[in-house]
Amino acid sequence: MNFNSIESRISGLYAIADAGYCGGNIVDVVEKYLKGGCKVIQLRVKPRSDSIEHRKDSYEKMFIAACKAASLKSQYDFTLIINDYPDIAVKVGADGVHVGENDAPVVAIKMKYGGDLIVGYSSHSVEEARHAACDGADYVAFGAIFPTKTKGPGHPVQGLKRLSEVVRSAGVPVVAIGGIGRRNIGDVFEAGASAAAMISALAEADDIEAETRYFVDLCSSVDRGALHRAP
Ligand code: TZP
Ligand code: MG
Repeated sequence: MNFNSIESRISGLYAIADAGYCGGNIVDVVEKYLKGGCKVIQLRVKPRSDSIEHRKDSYEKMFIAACKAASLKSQYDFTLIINDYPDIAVKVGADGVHVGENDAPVVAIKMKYGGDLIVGYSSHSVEEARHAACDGADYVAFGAIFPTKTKGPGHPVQGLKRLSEVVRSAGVPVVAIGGIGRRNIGDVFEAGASAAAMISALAEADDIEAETRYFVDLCSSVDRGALHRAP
């Protein structure tokens, strides 16, 4: 495998450091993920409401956290993805940005920042995943695969069958997300996911570093993304 390929850079455990779960210090959690051996980390800082003040506050929090997380690249080899803010990703020297339907369009990000910035897209159907890949997304996330309290009640649950449909048709690596933990992570790789994204299963662990290590070891022992690579 080419170790600069998207398949190698978005693979295995995809740990999300979400400010809402980090008791204020998102970078402490990033360091625990890194010490546990995680190679793909996304920073996620959502505003408490849509008000200008809250949006400004989360933008500033993200900028500070992203600078600190990017500085850890001198000590650890990992892929850093910034949720929602392509300009911050570029300014701090992160590897990529993750966007959804309410963010800047994938095409616009690719046109503005060029091909080196990894762009991930949150999809909720086969059509949306294919569309994002055609627009230039380097990978797509798909979920929620299982019920999750992190997204709040009423968030649609997609299941494993739809996950494998997306894997077979997206044409880019698929990151499974939503309700993934010890009891079901093997199932998402069996369905063909290249990576498994997690928030609460890691952030709520008593020992975040040890829990990260558990999932990193598990991921290294299973085949990932096989359906995506199939001819
Ligand atoms: N998108 C779809 S489900 C989800 C997101 C951000 C939440 C994932 O969190 P958890 O705690 O791993 O279920
Ligand atoms: Mg978004």
